[in-house]
Amino acid sequence: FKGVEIEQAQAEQEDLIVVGVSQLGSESDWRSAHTLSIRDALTKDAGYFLIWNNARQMQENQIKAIRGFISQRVDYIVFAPVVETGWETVLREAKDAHIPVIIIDRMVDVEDDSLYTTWIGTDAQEEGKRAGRWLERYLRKNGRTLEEINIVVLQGTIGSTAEIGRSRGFQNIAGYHDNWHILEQTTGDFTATRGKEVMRDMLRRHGDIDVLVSQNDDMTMGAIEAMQEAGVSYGEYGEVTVISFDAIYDALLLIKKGEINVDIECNPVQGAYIDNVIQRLEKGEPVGKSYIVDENVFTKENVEKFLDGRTY
Ligand code: GYE
Repeated sequence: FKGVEIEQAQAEQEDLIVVGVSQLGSESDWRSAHTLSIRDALTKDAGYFLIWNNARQMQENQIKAIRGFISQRVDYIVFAPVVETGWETVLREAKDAHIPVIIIDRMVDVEDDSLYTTWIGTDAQEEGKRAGRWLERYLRKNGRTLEEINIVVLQGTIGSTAEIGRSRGFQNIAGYHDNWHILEQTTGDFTATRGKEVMRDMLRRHGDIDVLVSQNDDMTMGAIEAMQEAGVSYGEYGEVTVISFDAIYDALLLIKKGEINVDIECNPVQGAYIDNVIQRLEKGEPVGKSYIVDENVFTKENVEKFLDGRTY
């Protein structure tokens, strides 16, 4: 840590704002885009000195990183929590040290919301509902409203906001349809490798899957490989309808090819919001308690016009 301390001392002299960032991991393409967006916004030119920590999807690493930021006396802590629970103690330590905490991407579940300053993220429950509503419309259009529909769900990291919200939102809509059967929900931890393994097992266990709901594109890519290897057809012309989340560039290409039926966007471009919040706090201006970024739904009908100029 010595090197960082010397640099940090220099940064303070140069009047840079010192920000400790605890990124939860590098599990997905979405995460890479999220990281890039933060790094692009909080540059030295913009007046920031970043201390970056990648927690590799482990809460204990995040807690350790945040404690480190507190003892280094950073000006702000920015962190994307891997799961929702278990943050009270460390957030209280930050509060006692008078260091503002900006939570990004996923949310924390704490009773006392004065433990953080602001949250910038996406509405995961709404994303889940959008998936369900799309399926309702799709089945109606294809005259399948009364058919028995077998669904499997590849879930993200259990206990993360993205998993909780997307699961609940989709289940909420599924609850209105007695003929929708969620055969299984299993986590693939938001990675392509696990997504592939879990899908391979689900295909072995269930012979008649109509719909795959995969809570991020990386797992979807893995699941697609598993379906190809098992000789199961999927997508627009296949047996298994594919619903995915995130809408990264490579997934949009698969929509165009008809391999993914629909992708519910989750917007990783949050860097400018963080910069904005910090700048307001620096001037002593009030900030909102939460900021929700805009999101879209992509299908073959509209994907073309978004492909150009897409940055992630
Ligand atoms: O959907 C997934 C990533 O928390 C919204 O985390 C984020 C999710 C995103 O690993 O790809």
